[in-house]
Amino acid sequence: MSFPRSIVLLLAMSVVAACGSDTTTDPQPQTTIAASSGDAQSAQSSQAVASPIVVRVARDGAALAGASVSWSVASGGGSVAPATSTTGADGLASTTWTLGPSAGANSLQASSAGANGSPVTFTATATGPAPTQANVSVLDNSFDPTAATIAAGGQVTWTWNGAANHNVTFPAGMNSSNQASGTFSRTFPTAGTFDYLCTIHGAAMSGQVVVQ
Ligand SMILES: [Cu+2]
Repeated sequence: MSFPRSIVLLLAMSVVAACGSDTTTDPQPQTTIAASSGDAQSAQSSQAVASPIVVRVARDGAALAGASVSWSVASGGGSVAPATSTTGADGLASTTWTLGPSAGANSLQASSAGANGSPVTFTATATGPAPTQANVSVLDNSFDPTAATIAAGGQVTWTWNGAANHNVTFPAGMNSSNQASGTFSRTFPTAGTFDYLCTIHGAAMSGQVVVQ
């Protein structure tokens, strides 16, 4: 029994094609890790950045649930909690990052065993602790700066530099008199945001003290 040569050739080619596609099919799934959100934030030193640090782990591009991600502070001396987390159905894992005690650059690494792209590096900037004293200039008709930031227990001093009468009035009291020169100081023992205004000029001449 014999086949025409062309049919033998066709059979041989299809066997080769089948073998070829077998050997190129997906030998090893590719697991990858990449930053999802939370990079390049800034926060006060020794405080947590506002947004969580999030990575995404994928297998062949699709979200991979149940992958273990380890978080470690690489520089800046801060801390993470938790130090290990597990990806959810969306492939995401997150942690909270508290920056170190000094002003400057901080970095954090996320890694997942066997994942390409590991470790992922996140950076953040720590700002120095809030000052214990701030100065505000009272002008005609504005406060400069409009917002002053101090640490709890700190003091703000207003100095009158305009020509007209102005005052510093908080809704809760402890206010200046109407004055055209001199200074007024008060301390702020508790954290919060305290809005004030000059009642002579109303809302157009207002300011804010942020106590951290
Ligand atoms: Cu005024």
